[in-house]
Amino acid sequence: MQAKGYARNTPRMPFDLHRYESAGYGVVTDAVPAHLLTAMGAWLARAEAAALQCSAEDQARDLVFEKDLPDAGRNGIPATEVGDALFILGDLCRYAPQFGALLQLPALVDACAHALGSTGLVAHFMNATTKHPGFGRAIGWHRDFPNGYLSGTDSRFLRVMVCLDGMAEHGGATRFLPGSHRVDDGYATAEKRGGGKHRYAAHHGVAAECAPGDLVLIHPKVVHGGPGNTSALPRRNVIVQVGVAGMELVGERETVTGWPVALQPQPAASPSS
Ligand SMILES: O=C(O)CCC(=O)C(=O)O
Repeated sequence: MQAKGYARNTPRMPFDLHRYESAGYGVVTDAVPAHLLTAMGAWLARAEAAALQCSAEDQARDLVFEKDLPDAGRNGIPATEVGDALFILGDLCRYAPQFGALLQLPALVDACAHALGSTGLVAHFMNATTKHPGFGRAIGWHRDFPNGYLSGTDSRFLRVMVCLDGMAEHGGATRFLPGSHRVDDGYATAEKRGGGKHRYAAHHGVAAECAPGDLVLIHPKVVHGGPGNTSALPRRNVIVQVGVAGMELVGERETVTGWPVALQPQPAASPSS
C-alpha cells in the first residue's frame, strides 16, 4: 500500500530474520490489507469514544491523557493546549475486540513465529499509542524487558507496532540503537533495578520510517525511544506484545492476555462432485 503523506522509497520487504537478529528490530512492509487498515481507523475512533465514557476507575487503568503528562515531552507545549487527546489507550480489545483480528494476520503471525522461534504464541497486551500532530510526545529511551506493565519473566517476547499512519522522521518515528539488544536477561534486569536510564538525544540512533500498514518488530532488549511528532500528520500505532505460550508473566492481565497468535484454520475444501 502506498503511504499517504509518507512515500515508500524501499521495495516491498517481508520479515528479515537475519536483520531482526542483528539490529534488534525489523520492518515488515505491506503487512495489513487495505480493508483492515481502513477498518482499524474506524475501530480506534469508536474505542476512544467508548473509553472516554467509562468510569473514572476504568479510565485511570486504561487511558493515558496527554494533558496529564509533563510538558517537556511535548517540546514545552502546555497541557491547556492538548484538550482530551489520548496518548495511550490500553487494554484495546476491551474497548474494541475486533482488534483481535490482528492476532491472525498472516504477516504478523509469520514474523513473530520466526523472531521467537516458536509457533506456540500468545498475546500479552495490546494498546493504541498516538503521537498527535504538532504535540504528540517524545518517548524516552528504554528496553522493553523487563517492564513494569506486563513483562515476561524472561525475554521470550517482542512487541509489534502495527502502523496505521506510517512513521516519518519528523512524525515521531520510533528510533533504535541497532545491536543494543545483545545483552543477557540478567544484565537487562540488573540495569533496570539500578534505575539505569539511557540518556541519548531524542534524534539519536536510527528511525524506523515506514508506511501505513507496515509492521515494526521490537526485540525486547533493544534500546529504543523517539522524538515528538512535529509534523502535521498523526502517528497512530497499535502495539501488541507477543510471547511464547506458557511463559510466566508479571503485571496486570488485559482482555487480550493469553489469546493465541496463530493463523485461523482454513475451512476444509469441499469434496469435488
Ligand atoms: O510508540 C513508539 O514509538 C514506541 C513504543 C515503545 O517504546 C514500546 O512500546 O516499547
